[in-house]
Amino acid sequence: MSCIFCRIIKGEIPALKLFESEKTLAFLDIGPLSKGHALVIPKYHGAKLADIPDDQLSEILPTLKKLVTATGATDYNILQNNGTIAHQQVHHVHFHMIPKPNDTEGLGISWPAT
Ligand code: D5M
Repeated sequence: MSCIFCRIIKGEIPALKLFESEKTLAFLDIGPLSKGHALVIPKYHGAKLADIPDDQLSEILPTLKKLVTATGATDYNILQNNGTIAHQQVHHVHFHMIPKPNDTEGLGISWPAT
């Protein structure tokens, strides 16, 4: 098993998990672009979005929304890269949730989200 995200799902390597269900896992990004930068993945392994069956994607957007609500972020990016040319580094589908705090208002994040 060489996929790093499959290994996180199996608990073989550590990650700060924020939300988990039968089909979906959310955890903190190891190299955050901002405080609270998190990833949401389908547990089904596929490299690109088109490789994932529809039913395995059904909880992704609600989970991203849950993370946004939990951070209290008012400004944020949702990002999903497909393929090396598109700067995908980990070839297991993942969605970034990247909060964009402004200078005057820090994010009062308290993980794990409940
Ligand atoms: O982004 C891949 C993302 O995956 C990148 O932001 C780092 C993150 N990453 C890589 N390994 C780990 C582990 N072990 N834990 C948490 N986060 C990780 P991409 O869209 O493919 O460029």
